[in-house]
Amino acid sequence: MERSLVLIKPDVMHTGLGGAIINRLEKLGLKVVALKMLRMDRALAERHYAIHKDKPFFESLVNYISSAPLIAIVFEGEGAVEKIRKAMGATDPAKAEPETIRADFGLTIERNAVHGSDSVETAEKEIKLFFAEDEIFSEEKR
Ligand code: IDP
Ligand code: MG
Repeated sequence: MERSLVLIKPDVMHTGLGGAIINRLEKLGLKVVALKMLRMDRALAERHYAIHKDKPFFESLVNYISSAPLIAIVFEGEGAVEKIRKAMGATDPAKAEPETIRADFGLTIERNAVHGSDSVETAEKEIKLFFAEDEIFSEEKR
């Protein structure tokens, strides 16, 4: 079954709206199969965002994502990656389609409320950074 990694980013944790975002994603018919609260350290942040290491915003992004605790979730379901990307909206909340999570909860292009894996392959790699296999309660294991 398809999986995606979602991060409820620190800006949402400050405003106490994490539950509302989880609820929206559950309403897409996707299941929470793993969930934890953690504070990403620098090393994890740099690995998770390694693809952006040469971008001008990398340093600021790593500082931000490791600045406070966040919630990491594995969602499972048919088309999970695409469904979540669509529900999130564009990276910049100012350009995100109306009623998307980033349009409704994002503050800036950096503090944009959520992360969602951009492909099935990326999802598998990202999930391994945050969860051991025995922490993931896939439907077929229940
Ligand atoms: P995505 O999260 O929509 O896949 P990416 O381009 O992969 O967007 O960027 C990863 C994260 O880096 C974004 O979610 C956002 O937090 C941050 N970011 C992206 N572009 C910028 C920028 O131009 N300035 C500051 N932060 C950015
Ligand atoms: Mg991306």
